[in-house]
Amino acid sequence: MLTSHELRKKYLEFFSNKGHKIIDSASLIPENDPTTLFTSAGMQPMIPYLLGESHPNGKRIANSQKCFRTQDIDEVGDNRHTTFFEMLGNWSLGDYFKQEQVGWMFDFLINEIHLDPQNLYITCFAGKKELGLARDDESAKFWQEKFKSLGINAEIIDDPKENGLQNGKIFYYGENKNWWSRAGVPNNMPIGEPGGGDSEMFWDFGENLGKHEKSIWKDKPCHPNCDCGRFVEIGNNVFMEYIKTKTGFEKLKNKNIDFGGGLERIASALQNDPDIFEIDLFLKAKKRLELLSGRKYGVNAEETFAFRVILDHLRASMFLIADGAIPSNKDQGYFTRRLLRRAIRFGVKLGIQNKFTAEIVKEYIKEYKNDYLELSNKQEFILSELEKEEDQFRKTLEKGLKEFERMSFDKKIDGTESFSLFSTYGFPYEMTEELAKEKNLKISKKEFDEEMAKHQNLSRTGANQKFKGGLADMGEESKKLHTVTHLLHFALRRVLGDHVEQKGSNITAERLRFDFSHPDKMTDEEKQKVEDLVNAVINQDVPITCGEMTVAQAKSAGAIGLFGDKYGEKVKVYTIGEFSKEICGGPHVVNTSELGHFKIKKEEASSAGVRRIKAVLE
Ligand code: ALA
Repeated sequence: MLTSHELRKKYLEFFSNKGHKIIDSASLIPENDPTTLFTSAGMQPMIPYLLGESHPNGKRIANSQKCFRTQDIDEVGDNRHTTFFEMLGNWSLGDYFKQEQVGWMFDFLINEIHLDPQNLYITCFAGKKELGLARDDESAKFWQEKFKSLGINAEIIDDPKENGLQNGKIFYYGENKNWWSRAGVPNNMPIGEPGGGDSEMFWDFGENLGKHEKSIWKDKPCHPNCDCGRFVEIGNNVFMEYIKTKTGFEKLKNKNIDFGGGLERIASALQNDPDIFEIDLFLKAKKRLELLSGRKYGVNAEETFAFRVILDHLRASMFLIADGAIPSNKDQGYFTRRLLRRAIRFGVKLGIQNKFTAEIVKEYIKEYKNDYLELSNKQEFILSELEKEEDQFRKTLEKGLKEFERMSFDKKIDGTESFSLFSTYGFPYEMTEELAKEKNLKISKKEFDEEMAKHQNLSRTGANQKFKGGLADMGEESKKLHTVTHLLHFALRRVLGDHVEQKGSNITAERLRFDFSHPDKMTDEEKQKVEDLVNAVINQDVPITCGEMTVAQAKSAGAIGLFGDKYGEKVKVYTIGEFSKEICGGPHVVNTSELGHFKIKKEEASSAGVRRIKAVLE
């Protein structure tokens, strides 16, 4: 049987032989496209050319595109959904159209990679008269001819939703199923967006959902789009010929083809097992996960779910980090963080005690490195980002889970609780929501968002007030260095020990100077660790919050700092996530994301038992 690598190669060769220029996969982080966070279809980087601009590589293009779909995160766990996948794609930019596309697809699937035509089913667009969008009779006819060439009589069915398969081979559906645009159905499309009717190819896997599960289909009326798992879409031929205008739809300058087919799904059709996680691309990683957990894939439903989440999420994280989406609390990096933390939680569920994400990803790198050079080029970077994130999350995960248990007693997790799990224990909201659902607890995203907004305002107010209090001349650079001094203090205590105490601090616009109690000269390794830790926190985009309390309250809240009476009755306590809590007059930046990169320039003796660090933000 073909490997997935061979399948990808065969597809690209096939279309290269049909005059297509093979281009590299674009990054998962779209360039020059602010409308979307991720590349989620092969056509995304092709938009200008589908709209009529000329492509530097001509009118026939093909590739295998890395794709990531955030909307599928919650679907992962069944036998066929993944967040990351490779989309095999070919495009005609005003060149060939339906007849060639249908013919070549059939030839590729049936004659080239030898799928059984008996299991192949087709859908076509029924049209939408009100919008002047015609029913696609041509494609149905071309498919029929191809089936006929093999002696198969392909019946056309108009009402599959009502009456099921009816021994048909080609099925008509409306705009919800057989219209494609980035925004979905015609009515949802913004003006200027291209789209078109499409013709999809489905593979019939029959009653079994792979070795491990049975379909719910048995004895129910079923049809290609029925979602019971019997039929799986393996490719979509979009006839990209319309553009949305103020008044409805017009024809684009060119009639285009936009084909996209999931490599992993076609590979699962080839093995005739619909469980995508059984294909070769996952094998090494899965074996490793079995070894690390001592569990076997496919034995028990709950564990199989955990295996799938881990296998999907770690593969996606690897590709995301390679393309620059390192774990953080915002934008693309937030998705990487969500995926990783969820994978780590499911790893713990599988009984894995130690760090494991980098171990699994090493297996994926072995699997993919010849096809995606960025993985071998950036191997060290990817693995170190994984290690950092896992180290950090493992520090709080167990405590956070205990805290969650404690919060569950009243059968709900309210906004302050989900926010506290987020800010103190690093639980992405979605993870808390999943935990809550597992235990049938009430939870509300709205409450969480409100709490988040409150805290962000509080930290801004704190900073503003202090400016009014006479420090307005403190420049932005000094403010940043002031905040990073707190992080340095935290990191020194973490790396050298709790004997470290502040003995003095002096900040200019260019550098910070920090004196602290410690008997020995710091080693290069210790300095590196401190730098890494500070930068890791900075990269997590942690908000800085400020509260006012009595010295006694501050002490019992675990704040460090100078407790002398010069602060008066009430003191301000600045908190940087779970990392630092210090009595301090401020001001500070609002979020660590403002800080830049921290670097120690010098470490030297200041006086007996006191060391001095000079450091900068670059
Ligand atoms: N652009 C089409 C899709 O993503 C091919 O399904």
